[in-house]
Amino acid sequence: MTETVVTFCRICEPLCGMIATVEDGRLTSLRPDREQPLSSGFACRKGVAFTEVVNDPDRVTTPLRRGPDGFEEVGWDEAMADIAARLTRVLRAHGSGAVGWYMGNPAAFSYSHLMGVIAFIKGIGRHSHYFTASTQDTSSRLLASQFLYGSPLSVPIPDLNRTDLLVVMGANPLVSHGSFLTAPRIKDRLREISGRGRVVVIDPRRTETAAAHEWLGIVPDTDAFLLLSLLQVLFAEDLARPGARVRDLGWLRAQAAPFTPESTAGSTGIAPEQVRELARALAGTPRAAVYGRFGTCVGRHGTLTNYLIDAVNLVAGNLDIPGGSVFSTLGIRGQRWAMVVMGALLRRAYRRDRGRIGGFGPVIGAEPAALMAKQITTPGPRRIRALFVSAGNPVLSVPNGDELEAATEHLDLMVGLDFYRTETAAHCDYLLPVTTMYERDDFALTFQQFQATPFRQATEAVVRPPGRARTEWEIIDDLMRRMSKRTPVFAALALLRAALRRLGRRFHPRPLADLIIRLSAGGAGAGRTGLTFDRLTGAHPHGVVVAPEIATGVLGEVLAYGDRRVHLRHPEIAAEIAALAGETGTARYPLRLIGMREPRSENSWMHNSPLLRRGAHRPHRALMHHDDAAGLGIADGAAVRVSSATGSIELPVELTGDIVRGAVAIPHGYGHRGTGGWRLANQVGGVNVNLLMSSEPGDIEALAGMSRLTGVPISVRPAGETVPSTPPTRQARPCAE
Ligand SMILES: Nc1nc2c(c(=O)[nH]1)N[C@H]1C(S)=C(S)[C@@H](COP(=O)(O)OP(=O)(O)OC[C@H]3O[C@@H](n4cnc5c(=O)[nH]c(N)nc54)[C@H](O)[C@@H]3O)O[C@H]1N2
Ligand SMILES: Nc1nc2c(c(=O)[nH]1)N[C@H]1C(S)=C(S)[C@@H](COP(=O)(O)OP(=O)(O)OC[C@H]3O[C@@H](n4cnc5c(=O)[nH]c(N)nc54)[C@H](O)[C@@H]3O)O[C@H]1N2
Ligand code: SF4
Ligand SMILES: [Mo]
Repeated sequence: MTETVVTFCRICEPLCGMIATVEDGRLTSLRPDREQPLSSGFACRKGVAFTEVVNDPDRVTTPLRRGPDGFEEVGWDEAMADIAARLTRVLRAHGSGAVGWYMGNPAAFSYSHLMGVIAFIKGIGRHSHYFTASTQDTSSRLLASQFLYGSPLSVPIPDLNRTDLLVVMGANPLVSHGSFLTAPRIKDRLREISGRGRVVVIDPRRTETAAAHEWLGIVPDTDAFLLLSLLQVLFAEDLARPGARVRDLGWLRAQAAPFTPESTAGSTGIAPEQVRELARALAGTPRAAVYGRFGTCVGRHGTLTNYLIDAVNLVAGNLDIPGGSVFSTLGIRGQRWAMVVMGALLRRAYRRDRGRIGGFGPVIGAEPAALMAKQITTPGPRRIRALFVSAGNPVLSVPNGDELEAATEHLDLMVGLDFYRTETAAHCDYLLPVTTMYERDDFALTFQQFQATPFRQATEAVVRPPGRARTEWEIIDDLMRRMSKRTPVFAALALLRAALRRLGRRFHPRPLADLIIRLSAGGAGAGRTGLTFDRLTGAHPHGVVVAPEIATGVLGEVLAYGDRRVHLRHPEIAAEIAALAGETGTARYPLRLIGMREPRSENSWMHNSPLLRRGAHRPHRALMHHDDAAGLGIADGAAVRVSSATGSIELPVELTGDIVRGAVAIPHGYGHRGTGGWRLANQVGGVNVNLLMSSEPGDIEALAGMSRLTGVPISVRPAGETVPSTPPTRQARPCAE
C-alpha cells in the first residue's frame, strides 16, 4: 500500500514542509510540500536525501554493547539493566557530580528528546554536568540577552518580512538556511529585501550570501571593534534614538567613545567612511536591523559582540519596531511573569554555580563542552565517570577531539544515543539505537520564538521505528524508572507515572508541548476552537500562520528585570571591552582560521548519504587568498600543513580572491575514521579541523565559556616542509572522489 504523509524536515532551522511517500510501512521518498504556506514547495537536497538516512544500511537499529572484539548486539532489557546498575554504582560512590550528558544539535529539533534529557540530567542531582552544542554555537548570544534583558530566552531576530536594510554579520544563510531565524526560502526573503532596500553582508569571506548582495570584508574576530565604532558614530553624530526603556545609556556612550572609525580601521580592515555610512544608514532607514549569528558568536569576545549587536540596534532606534530587530514571542498571555521567574533563576545560577574548571557559570543550564575532556580526567569532586551522549559527535565537533577521545577511556560508563556508529559512539560501552525524525511525533518548540512569520506545525510519526530503535524519551523514561529509588526527582516522576497509568494515560512530555501550543497565539487555551497538538497534526498538517507579522512594542514583556528596562551597564562587559584593546597577534601564527559550511554537509553527520556525495563534489580543503599563498610559495591544489598552538593538520588548499587577506577557511565535521561504522562517510576523506582548536580554559570565551572556533591564529606551510617543534600532525586521508 502506498500513502503520502504531510510532515516537515528537522535537519535545520527553516523546518521545510515535506511530503513523505510511505510504501508498505517503509519511507520511500521525500519531496517538498507545496502547501506548506512558508516553505511553499522548497526543500534542499539534504532534506530530500534524508530517505537515505532513514533506510541507511549502516544505521544502528539494535542496542550494541562494546566487548573485547568490538560492538555486539544485546537486548534492550539486558542493556538498560546493566546501564542502570553501573550508573547506580557511580552515583553511590561519587554522587551526581560524576554524571554528565552531552546533548548535540539534532536534539534541539525534538521536544521530547530535549525535555527527557533535562528531566534526567537535572533530576539526577544538582551537581551533574550538562553539556550541549550551545557552547559551540549560541551561548554567547544567550548570555548577551541575559545581560541586556535579564533572560537568555529573550533573543531578538531581524524582521525579515518588513526590513529595508539588513546587515548580516557572521552568517551565511544561503548555505545554512538561517539560524536563530526560522525563515523558509530565506534566499527569496533576502532577495526581496535587496529589491526594496539593501542587504549588507559583513564577513571575512565573500560567501554565497555576500556574493548575492553587498559584501563588506572584515578581518576575522574584529566585529566588536566595528560595532563599537558604529556606536561611537551614532552618539557623536547625535543619531542615537534608543527609546525610554533603557538604563545607563551614558555609560555605553563613554565605553564606545574611544573607538572612532579611524581607530578601529586598522583592526577591522574597514575604512572609516564605510563605518560612518553604515551608521548613518542604520539610523536613517526607518526599517533596519543588524543580524549576527554563528561567526559573531564563536570569537574571543562572543558575548560582547552579541551585546554590541543589540546595542547598535537599540541605539539606532531599531529594536522592537516593525522591520527592525524584534522579539518573536509565542504570544502567551502573562508570559512576562514566566520570563521574570526564569530570568531570575538563570541569572542566579550563572552567578552561583561556577564550574570547577575555569570557573565558568552555566548559560541556560549548560556548561562549556570544550572542557568535557578535562572534566573527565581532572581528579577531585565532580569528576565525570559516567557520560551520556545523545545526538552529538563531540569527538569531531568540540575543540581538541583527540583529548576527548583519550579521556573517554577513563570513564566507568559511556552511553551513546544515536543511529550511527560515529567517531564518538565508537568509544561507548553501549550504543542505544534511536529513531530518526520521521519515526517520532514532533513540534519544534525550540524554534518557535525565532519564527520570522509566526507559524505552527506539528507532525505525528511518519513510519514506525525500524528494528528495535526507540525514541530518546522512551530510553530516558526507562532509565529513570529503573532508577526511581535513587533520586527524589526520579521518585516523584515514578509517582506521577503510576498515577497517569491508573488514569489510562502514558507518561510523556506531549501534554506539555500541547499546553504550550494551546497557550500560544492561535492556541485553543482550554477551549474548543484554536490550535492544539492534535488539531495541528489532524486538521492542519501543512501548518498554520498564526499572525502575518511579528508583534512589536513587546519589549516590556520580554524584559525579565524588575524595572522593565534594558540594562546596559555590566562590569563583565567593561572588562571585555578593556581586554579587546590589549590583544595582539603572534608572528608564529600570522593567519586567522574561519569556518565554512557546505550545502551538502550538515555538521558531522550527513556524509553517509550517496545522494549528497553524487556528482562534482569538492574534497575537504582549506580556502586561502592567492596573494597570501603566493607569499608562502603555495600553489592551488597543493597539500598544506595548517598549524595552531594546539595542533596541526594537513589538507589540500584552494586559492581564491573571495576572502580577506590573512583569513583561511576550513569546513568542520570531517575526519571520519575507521572507528566510525558509516562506510561512505569513512571514504569521504578530510580531517578534523577542531584539532586546531584549544580546549584550555584560558582560551575559551571568558563570559559564556564558548569554544573559540573562529579567528584562531594559525600558520600555513607547504606540507612536508619541516618546522621545528610543531604539535603532532593529522593527515587528511585521501578523498574517495
Ligand atoms: N570548527 C567548527 N566546529 C564546530 C562548528 C563549526 O562551524 N566549526 N559548528 C558547531 C555547531 S554550530 C554545532 S551545532 C556543533 C554540532 O555538533 P554536535 O552537536 O556534536 O552534532 P553533529 O556533528 O551535528 O552530530 C549529530 C549527531 O546526532 C545524530 N543524530 C541525528 N539525528 C538524531 C536524532 O534525532 N536523535 C539522536 N539521538 N541522534 C541524532 C547524528 O547521527 C550525529 O551523530 O558543531 C560545532 N562545531
Ligand atoms: N548546509 C548546512 N547548513 C547548516 C549547517 C551545516 O553544517 N550545513 N549547520 C547548521 C547549524 S548547527 C548552524 S548553528 C547554522 C549556522 O548558520 P550561520 O549562522 O549562517 O553560520 P555559518 O554558515 O557557519 O556562517 C558563519 C559565517 O561567519 C563568517 N565568519 C567567521 N568568522 C567571522 C567573524 O569573525 N566575523 C564575521 N563577521 N563573520 C565571520 C564565516 O565566514 C561564515 O560565512 O547552520 C545550520 N545549517
Ligand atoms: S533547508 Fe533545512 S529544513 Fe529545509 S529541507 Fe533543507 S535541511 Fe531540511
Ligand atoms: Mo549549530
